[in-house]
Amino acid sequence: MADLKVTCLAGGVGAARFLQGLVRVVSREDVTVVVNTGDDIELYGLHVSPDLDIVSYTLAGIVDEEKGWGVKDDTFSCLGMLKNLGCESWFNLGDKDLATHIYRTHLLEEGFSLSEVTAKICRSLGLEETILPMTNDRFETRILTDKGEMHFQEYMVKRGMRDRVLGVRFEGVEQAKPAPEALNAILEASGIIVCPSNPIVSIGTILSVRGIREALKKTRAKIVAISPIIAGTVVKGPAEKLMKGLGMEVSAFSVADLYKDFLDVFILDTADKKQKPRVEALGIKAIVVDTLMKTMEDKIRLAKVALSCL
Ligand code: FO1
Repeated sequence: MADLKVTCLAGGVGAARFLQGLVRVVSREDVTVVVNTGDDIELYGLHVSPDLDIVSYTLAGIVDEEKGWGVKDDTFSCLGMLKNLGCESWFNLGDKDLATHIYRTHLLEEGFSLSEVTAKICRSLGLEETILPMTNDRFETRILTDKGEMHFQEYMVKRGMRDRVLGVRFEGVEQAKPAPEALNAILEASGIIVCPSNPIVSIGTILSVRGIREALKKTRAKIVAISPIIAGTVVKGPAEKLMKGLGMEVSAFSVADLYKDFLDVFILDTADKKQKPRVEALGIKAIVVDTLMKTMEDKIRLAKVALSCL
């Protein structure tokens, strides 16, 4: 597609799978991805950016496709040794993946911004797409549970989402500024796609950064979102538990409702077609298609549908 500059808002695995299809129908250099960094965590003194890495590894073709995160065929010798030394080892960082975190942390300590570091990593991976953190500032998604408040990764990975969710808090939200390139990418895009990511702790996090929602309302680009909810549930991840914990209805409609102040088109799954009139009552055009992405053909088909809405 000529002259189409597409900006996507993305979380981790679901977004990355969609983007695999998108870059097969739009030139890679015309794709910019603004990524959630609320999941970032410091481990062993290293800055780990799971969603940035999931997106960049996936687009570079080196992701562990089965898990959706980490590097394929990675080994875990370093983590094994850390465990022997008595360190916590609940977050599965592979040896090759650790190299990324060492490099990122080194560059951040040298004074580079997270945007600059991400650009260097992407260039080294041979990526032509632009991948941007939502902010260069410290930002941490905290989950309030019946067992206390904890980092998002602690809630999801360490404790396996077993605690009852009472709320979500974004630490740093008052100070965090959007990465300038991210704001420009929204304002100057010819089309914007909100990927099928968690509406609370992936897209919700990006939207909470001061100025991003306003930029989405201001941009002249058409905005389409793909529902991460299929048949009233999520394919993977904590969205359902988080939405329930926040007292929300778990439905495609609920997701559209969260985006209604800036959204033009909402793509929902055939299994949720009954929600179409409710979504349209919000003043949003609703498109019903199969959204489950199992094969590359599924991903390409969904990307084409999203692009046809812009
Ligand atoms: N997810 C897990 O469920 N377990 C893990 O041990 C784990 C390790 C991990 C390491 C690097 C990385 O980039 C991602 C990793 N993830 C892991 C995925 C990650 O926690 C989440 O999927 C995202 O933060 C949510 O998008």
